[in-house]
Amino acid sequence: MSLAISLCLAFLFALCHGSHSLPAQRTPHLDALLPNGNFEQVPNKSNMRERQIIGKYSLPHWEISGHVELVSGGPQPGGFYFAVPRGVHAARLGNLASISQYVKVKRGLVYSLTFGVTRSCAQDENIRISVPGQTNELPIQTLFSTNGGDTYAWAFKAKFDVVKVTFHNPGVQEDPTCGPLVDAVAIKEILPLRYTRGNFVKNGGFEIGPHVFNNFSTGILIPAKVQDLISPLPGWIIESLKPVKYIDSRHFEVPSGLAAIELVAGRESAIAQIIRTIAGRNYVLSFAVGDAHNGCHGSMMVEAFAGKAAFKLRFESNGKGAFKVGRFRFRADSNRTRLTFYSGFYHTKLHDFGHLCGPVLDNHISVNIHKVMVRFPITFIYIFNFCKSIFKITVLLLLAYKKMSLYQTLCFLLILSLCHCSHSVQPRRAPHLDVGLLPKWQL
Ligand SMILES: [Ca+2]
Repeated sequence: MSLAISLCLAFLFALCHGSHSLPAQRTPHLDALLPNGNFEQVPNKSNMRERQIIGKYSLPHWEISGHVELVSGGPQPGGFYFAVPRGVHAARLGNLASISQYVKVKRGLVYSLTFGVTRSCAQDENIRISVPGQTNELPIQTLFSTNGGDTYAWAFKAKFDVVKVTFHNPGVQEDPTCGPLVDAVAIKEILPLRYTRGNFVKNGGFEIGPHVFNNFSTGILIPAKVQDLISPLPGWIIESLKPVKYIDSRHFEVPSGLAAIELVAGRESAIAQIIRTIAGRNYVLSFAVGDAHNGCHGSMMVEAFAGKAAFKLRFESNGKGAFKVGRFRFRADSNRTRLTFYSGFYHTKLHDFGHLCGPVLDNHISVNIHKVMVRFPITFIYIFNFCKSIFKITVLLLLAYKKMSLYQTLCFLLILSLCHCSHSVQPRRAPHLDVGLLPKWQL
């Protein structure tokens, strides 16, 4: 084989390699309402007895068990009022009743269900959400919104390609029709966490999170979790009993990107993460505290802990969507450091005292000071990349001008394509909600 042909083959190989190391085409993720997830496709009238649905398969796309009602929002006979903020209809699960649906998923991936649910008469109502082998029971006694818009998220790992998702009322009340009102159900594939260079905090900007309903959102309550891997909010641990609220930039003001967290339960819920550190090294922890532009006002304070070190970041909220950034230095005691954040105070909305709210958290960044000092500042990296592009263009122009021989051209192209490949290696999958979280500040 001649040298020219060998170079041709090497060039083609390099090009092929380059094409595979480009960012993967974003596969369509599951991120939508379940079929008839908003219960707006209603049963035939012949399958209804007043509000009660008669027949296991009468509610389109769902399988029902026990006393299940299809209710319309608004005042009801008997003095009840059912708030249905999305659309008109909702499913009401009576004593021990269930609704379920088979959902096509991909085995091994993590999915999060987002569902609007509120109690309809008793105080101590619960809802049990399950797929085969995984279940969680949520108390819905505390109303976080006064308009019936409470929405929760729960995640599971798919062990099969089709899973049966079930919502169940585990309670028994004197009135057998009493029980949780399920307003809308959506599902979203949760992508694996990606590493953000230089930042030890995973998902520090909360950009990977559960499905957010388009038309109406009061935020999504992330209930307490014992583990942080299979979670609607990967990377984070929700401590204690009360949830934290996931808020998105379409419905709220967030300090950065598409989403943030609102600490709605004062000291009763904390959000935490264990980061890798090196004992004895100094780190800087930076995070933003603000308000969601939702009328939550007053003196706010987020208390943060990094191992044994404690910090307080105060923020005076006018409820109009401002934020400030705090930076704290700490020394790691071991190779794992627990970061914990909670709201020091309880807050309610200015004109709605029943609506719990609180400070917004975003953009957690933890940097190893030692490493940053010895690494090139990020600006230099940008300048380097810019110079590299200029060099490539210059070489191509020179080639065209000088009309180099085939052999010389191939040599140059081979070197260029190899250079390109070595820098175009990307994560296997394009992340959801891809907003970079590079430090905005230089040390
Ligand atoms: Ca964010």
